[in-house]
Amino acid sequence: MKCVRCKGKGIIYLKRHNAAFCQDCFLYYYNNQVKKNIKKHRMFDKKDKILVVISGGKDSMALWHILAKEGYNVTGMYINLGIGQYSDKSQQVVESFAQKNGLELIVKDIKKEYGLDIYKLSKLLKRSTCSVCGSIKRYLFNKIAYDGGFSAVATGHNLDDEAATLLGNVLSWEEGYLARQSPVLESIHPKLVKKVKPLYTLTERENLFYVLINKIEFLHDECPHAVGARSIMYKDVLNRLEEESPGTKQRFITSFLEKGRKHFQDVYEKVELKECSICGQVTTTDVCSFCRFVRLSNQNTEN
Ligand code: Q46
Ligand code: ZN
Repeated sequence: MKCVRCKGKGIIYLKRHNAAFCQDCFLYYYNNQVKKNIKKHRMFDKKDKILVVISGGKDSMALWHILAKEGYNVTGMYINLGIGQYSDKSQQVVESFAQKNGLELIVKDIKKEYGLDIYKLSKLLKRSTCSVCGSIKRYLFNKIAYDGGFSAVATGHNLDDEAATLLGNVLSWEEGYLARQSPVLESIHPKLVKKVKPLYTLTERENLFYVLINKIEFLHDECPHAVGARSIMYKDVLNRLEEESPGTKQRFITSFLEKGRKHFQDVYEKVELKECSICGQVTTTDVCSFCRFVRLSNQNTEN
């Protein structure tokens, strides 16, 4: 197996590109993909302040590392969601990386700062833990970015994540989600900050390789609630397709973005947006779900 670029010894083979790379040329390829994605979708430039969402997993750590290395103005944001040992361990990994590399980091703890407990809320609301957790995260990503004057919120979503989400949304024709699925989601309200996914063409395996080569510490464990999630089943199905027909995931995403997404564009733009009567953040109801969660948690501690 020879490196396609320098003809040296290849150490990673990327089936969908029918190409092997040595370590240095893999880093060159990885860098190029990220740069190309940022430029192609006009995600941000060096003057912008970027808030990078960090979970402590390989994807977000890779994103944080590469953006900082390339000289972007990045600040990490870690949210402690109160998921037992998983949250404690991930916070340690993230804080130690920020400290060692002199990077800015914002840490929020939903229990300490807002009195929120995703388990209690999920019971009270009869909603899944992930649905409560997801609402809280989305709210805080935007609020912290907006309050801090950031131009974009960047997440480490990779090609496997994007293809699995797309498959799930297509299977039930979730028009609203399909309308929002994009490597760049422009703001449609002055209080909504743009969302970007610079790693959307890179796979989980490529991100893993990137963090290993760069000796970046990351949390190997997945969130315990991810186990059994539908997205994992979709990823398995897509991996089987990819095995038989390399490039399937990338084609699925690229053709959706080029030909499919436009059919859902107006669904996204036509959503009626309001400002929450309590916190002023953007919502579709009078009081946003985050403020409802806080109110419910307070009532429950009082009773
Ligand atoms: S952190 Fe939260 Fe995820 Fe864990 S509880 Fe579910 S949504 S799985 S990305
Ligand atoms: Zn609110």
